[in-house]
Amino acid sequence: MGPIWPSYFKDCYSVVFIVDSANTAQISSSCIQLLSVLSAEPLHGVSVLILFNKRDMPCIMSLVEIKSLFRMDDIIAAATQPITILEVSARTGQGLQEVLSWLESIIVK
Ligand SMILES: Nc1nc2c(ncn2[C@@H]2O[C@H](COP(=O)(O)OP(=O)(O)O)[C@@H](O)[C@H]2O)c(=O)[nH]1
Ligand SMILES: [Mg+2]
Repeated sequence: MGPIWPSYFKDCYSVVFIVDSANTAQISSSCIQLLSVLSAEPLHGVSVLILFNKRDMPCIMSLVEIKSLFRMDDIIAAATQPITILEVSARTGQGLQEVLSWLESIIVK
């Protein structure tokens, strides 16, 4: 669905970007998608939450390894947006509380 995302950008006041961290074959394309989202003019300055999902699955890379593949430190340094990163599992509920806290924090702003 990536090619049609830009149609929605002008109505966004925040972005939740979910990465399937069990799908290592798609990590690099996911990174490119993230860079195109972060560089889109209508999304400058909006709060961004990046979720590394499926952390319950076996044989996945550590968050440190994935962040290093994404060059996350460079992305955060160059971004115009405040970026929060969380590890989650939609299956076990890992990280859900932190996601809700993030939502609450951006609604209050
Ligand atoms: N183990 C596990 N499975 C998940 C998780 N999130 C989604 N899935 C499962 O992954 C499968 C594909 O869904 P997903 O990759 O999330 O969505 P899609 O790629 O957009 O279709 C479905 O069977 C989901 O139930 C998760 O955190 N852990
Ligand atoms: Mg998937």
